Amino acid sequence: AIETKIPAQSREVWNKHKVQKFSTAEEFEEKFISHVEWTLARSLYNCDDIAAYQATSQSVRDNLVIDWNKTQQRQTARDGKKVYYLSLEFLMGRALDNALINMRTDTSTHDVGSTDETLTKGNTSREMIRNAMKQLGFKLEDVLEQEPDAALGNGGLGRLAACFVDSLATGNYPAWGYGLRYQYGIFAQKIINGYQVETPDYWLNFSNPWEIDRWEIQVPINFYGYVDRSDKEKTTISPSDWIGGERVLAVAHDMPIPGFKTSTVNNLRLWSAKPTTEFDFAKFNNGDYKNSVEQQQRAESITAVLYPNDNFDQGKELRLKQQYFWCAASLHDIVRRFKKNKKPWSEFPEAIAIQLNDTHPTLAIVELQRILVDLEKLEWHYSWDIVTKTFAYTNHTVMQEALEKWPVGLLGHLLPRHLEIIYDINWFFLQSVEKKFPHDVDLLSKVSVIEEASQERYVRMAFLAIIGSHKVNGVAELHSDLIKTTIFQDFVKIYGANKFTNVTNGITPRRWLKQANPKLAELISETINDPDDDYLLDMSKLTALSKYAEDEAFQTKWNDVKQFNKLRLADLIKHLNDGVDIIDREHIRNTLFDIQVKRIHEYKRQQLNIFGVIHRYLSIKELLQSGASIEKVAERYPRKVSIFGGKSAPGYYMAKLIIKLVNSVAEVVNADTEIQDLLKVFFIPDYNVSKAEIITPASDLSEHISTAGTEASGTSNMKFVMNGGLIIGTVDGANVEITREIGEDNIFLFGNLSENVEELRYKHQFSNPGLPEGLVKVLNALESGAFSPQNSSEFRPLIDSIKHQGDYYLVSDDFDSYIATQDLVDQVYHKDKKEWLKKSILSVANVGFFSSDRCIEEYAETIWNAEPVKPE
Ligand code: F58
Repeated sequence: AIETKIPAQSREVWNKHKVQKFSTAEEFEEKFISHVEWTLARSLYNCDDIAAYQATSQSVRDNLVIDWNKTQQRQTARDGKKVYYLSLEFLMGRALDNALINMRTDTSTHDVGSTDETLTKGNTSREMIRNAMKQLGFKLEDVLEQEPDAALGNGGLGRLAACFVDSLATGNYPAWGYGLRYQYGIFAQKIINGYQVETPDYWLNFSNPWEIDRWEIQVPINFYGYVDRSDKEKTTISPSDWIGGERVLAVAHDMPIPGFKTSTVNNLRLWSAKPTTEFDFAKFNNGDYKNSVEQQQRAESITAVLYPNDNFDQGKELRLKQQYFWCAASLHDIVRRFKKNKKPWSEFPEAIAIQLNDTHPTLAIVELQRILVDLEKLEWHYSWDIVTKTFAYTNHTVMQEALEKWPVGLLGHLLPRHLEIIYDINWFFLQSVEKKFPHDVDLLSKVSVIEEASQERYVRMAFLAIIGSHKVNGVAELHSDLIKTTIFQDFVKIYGANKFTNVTNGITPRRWLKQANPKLAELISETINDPDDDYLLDMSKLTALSKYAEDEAFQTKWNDVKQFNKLRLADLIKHLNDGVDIIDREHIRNTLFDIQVKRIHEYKRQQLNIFGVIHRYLSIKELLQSGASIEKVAERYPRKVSIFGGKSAPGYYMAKLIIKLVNSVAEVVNADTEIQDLLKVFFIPDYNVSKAEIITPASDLSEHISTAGTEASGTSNMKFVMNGGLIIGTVDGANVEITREIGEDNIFLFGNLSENVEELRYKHQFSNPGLPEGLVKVLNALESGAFSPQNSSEFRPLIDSIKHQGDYYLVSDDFDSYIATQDLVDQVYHKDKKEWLKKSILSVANVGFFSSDRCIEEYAETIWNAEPVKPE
């Protein structure tokens, strides 16, 4: 339809000069050089690795943009349902290597002949580029290392969004992500004297070749001001005029998201804030020039920085401003595109599905209702029906401190019209509750969007999200059951259980297997005879590995891959440790790599892990002191490297203290020559996505040991299993389904169950049951200053939280079973390596369920009712 409007003559000229994708090494080299010379204004003589990275990325991007354009045209023409994924965080990591892996297009859809030099076959695209780079004088690996991580997220929630956009494109869904283009992503973590120090993440310093600036797409966004109700006829549910007080512009920046083995390239649209060109003349005329300029400058602060909290709600005004800025910009963009089609509003929910990644985008619900009622002048209830059919909400936590609530005063000041709309939404909702459960005042106050318990009144965002959505999902079975019986139980009573559903999280095997672990990917594709890596699209193909689980020759190959990856991590650790090697390379085959990398949080219980390490250290020392030989001790406590990594929220005192403790223990243990190499401890600074790609494939064992019922799902557990690592874990989050899928023989579970947590906590309040003997030893050592000689009370707060503050996270209750399970791990790893390798192989064989492709299919079928739009 678009094409027919263009005169035939112009069309001819355009077609004659149609841009072409590069598909041979030759063509790539040509592109590369023209980008070095024209885009970067450099030459052969001053092209360093950074410039090579930029030129390679620009060249690859050119290919993606051609497919991006075709994809957008196709999706518009086919007019299927569009999905929008609203997330304040997209923790993308690096883009280049991922693009090289995903770019290999579908043989059947690619028009270039399939010689070995083209992109159409197997691994050729990455291999071809590697060879071409070599010809040009560069090493692909070194060039890839130049790319800064796009670290626009905190942890699991942000990385989930990144895996989802990969799977959406791979599954050919017409789907866009919407987020914020923070100038500074999550802070870079430095460890100084064992303490975390935060430094800014300057990820945009060298310009970002992956973003396409859409300066023409600008959405004006208002804040503050008042609602004009001079027309006394009008009520709050009739079209109202909001006179905004402060105005900024939202500018779009697009990132192409390539699918794997498809020419579908979707869009991730990130907004940045810019001042308007309007000027505050009132202030100017009053001579307050400086102030009016300052206000303009304030605009940019909205998208300056990502809030660095994980599972904690801080409630800052600028955060609320970020949320509204992003929701309003995204909604207006979505509505603008919908209106081009001239469909009736009633068809909006059939045309569009919007998924809310946690409650952060809940204002989008209110904003759509405002657009429909105030701007489009539609009737309130008619509008509300459209809104609720459009939105769905994903919950990621049951922990009270992470549930968003905003002071009514703050929200009403920033968004006066939105507060009115929230009140009315709540009013109609409470009326419907009253009708269903007459005279239940208690119920009304429990489910009201407005919390009135304390002096300050709050808007409960999760409740608003539930009321404004047609589906609410948790992220693992246990978690989805828990939200129904705890924080949202009253809503189950009101809406029925069908509104609540489960979609167990997943991860993309392209990044977390193929990209992170090329050696394992190669062994797999060779073993299951899948040279085109189709298993990365259909992970059930991995079950073919099962028959080799006990095959000794195969086990050896499998183990060799693990050794390779452990050496790669040992190199990284040496590099991060100022060149000092703490890992004995000679014995690396018989050294168990025990890894816990994730955000530092008391509920994730890194303290339990490090207490376990201290316990092991003390036990080794005891045995040695009692006269045992080092060989004898090694039988009981074989070689182990205990690796930690993760950031703490800058204001989270206890988490920071845990980091310090890990580093203090590392200092003592690593320097103790008496224990030789039986135990080493290392804290990897600045854990991020690109480090995770090195760390994950190297684990023998990884720790997922949250207090039962606190970790909604976890996703790194899936990543480790996909890379042949075994898990020590609690019966929490997705560990439950991992056990179901891979078999209970292949996972080391321990600890109390979530149904007992409440009772245990309750008991802690009254009695101080004798702490387990082993834990007492550990706490005594801490108290004695064994790990803090300069300040023996340094770790007092960690001791107190267990001894005197009710041990909320049940470290003492799970300590003995944790230690016993670690002993079991040692036994299997060191005494029965074949058994260990069998478990490892069977884990990978059965990990298929945790592909985010499965997860996206479930969302599409059960929540969005969306269909793929496949390239012809
Ligand atoms: C995480 N949540 C869950 N929140 O903790 C984890 O169990 C789950 O696997 C993951 O989501 C994906 O579903 C999480 O990462 C945050 O980081 C929020 C960031 C913004 C402030 C509130 C916490």
